[in-house]
Amino acid sequence: MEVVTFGETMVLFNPETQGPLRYVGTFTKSIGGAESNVAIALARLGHRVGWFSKLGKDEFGRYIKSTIMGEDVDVSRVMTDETRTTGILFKERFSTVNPNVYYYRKGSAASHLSAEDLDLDYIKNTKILHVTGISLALSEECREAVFTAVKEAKKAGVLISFDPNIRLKLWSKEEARRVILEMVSLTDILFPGKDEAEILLGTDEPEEVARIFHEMGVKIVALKLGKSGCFVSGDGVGTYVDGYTVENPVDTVGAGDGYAAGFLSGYLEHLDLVDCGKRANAVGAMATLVKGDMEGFPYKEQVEAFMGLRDSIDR
Ligand code: KDG
Repeated sequence: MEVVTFGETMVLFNPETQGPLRYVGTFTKSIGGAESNVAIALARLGHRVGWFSKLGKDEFGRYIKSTIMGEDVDVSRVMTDETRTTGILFKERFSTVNPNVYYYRKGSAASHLSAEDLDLDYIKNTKILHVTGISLALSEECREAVFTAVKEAKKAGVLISFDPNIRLKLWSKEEARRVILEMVSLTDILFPGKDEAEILLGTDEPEEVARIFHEMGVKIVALKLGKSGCFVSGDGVGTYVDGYTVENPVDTVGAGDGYAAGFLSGYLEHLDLVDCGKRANAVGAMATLVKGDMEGFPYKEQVEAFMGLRDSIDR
């Protein structure tokens, strides 16, 4: 594999209408999970990627596995929990493009993924291991699994990619800061958002953020600046990379995962940091054009057309 990632993926119910969830009668079923989002986006961009998790022995677990497998992601290490169920996620929409999110995931199969469940050979034989702060927040067991995977992979020379993905519905700012900064010290490529930098470091000033993270040992900092684009920093050089303007964004969830996948795909193709940042911005922007966490991720030729690097043939 070029990239291996793991974490909880839930069945996701997207409301067909706006307003409080108690008045919504119809939903579209899909899947949501930060790590599988990254895996799917990377596979669409043409990379060999593996994702694993623990799913319930239930219909939603089967649905998640077959959906991710259908995206050409390797799911051979996915486990099934005989007794616990697959997590569920509901979105709730008002007028904005940022939906509210309700989790039904406490005690789920994935939140019991433990260090003993890891196939270390699989993790050590990839170029990049990508993990996120969501798994660190789910349970002590999961947290230990992530730290074990990262430490073992690092010893084997695997590059560690980490997205803090702070979800304050899962833990407090204080706990998030403490645990995430510990993970940052093991990270090679870091994908913080501006708000996350503020929570973690007390500043969101790009040069300062990059300087502090580099001092902690991070090789590449790709700081997400929303619509403005990003600030990429490595080898002593930091550069702002402009974002892409999209006219009608409909769902911002998953954009950060698209960003990470776009960046990692550029990195795997030996693009320089600025070009990695440009592709990352483009994939992140395209993700917002479609409702759903992973549906909007582009194929390679689509992102290149969006970036003006090739003609798009529409009809
Ligand atoms: O990054 C997007 C994810 O947050 C979403 O797909 C669902 O994994 C998810 C979560 O825990 O919120």
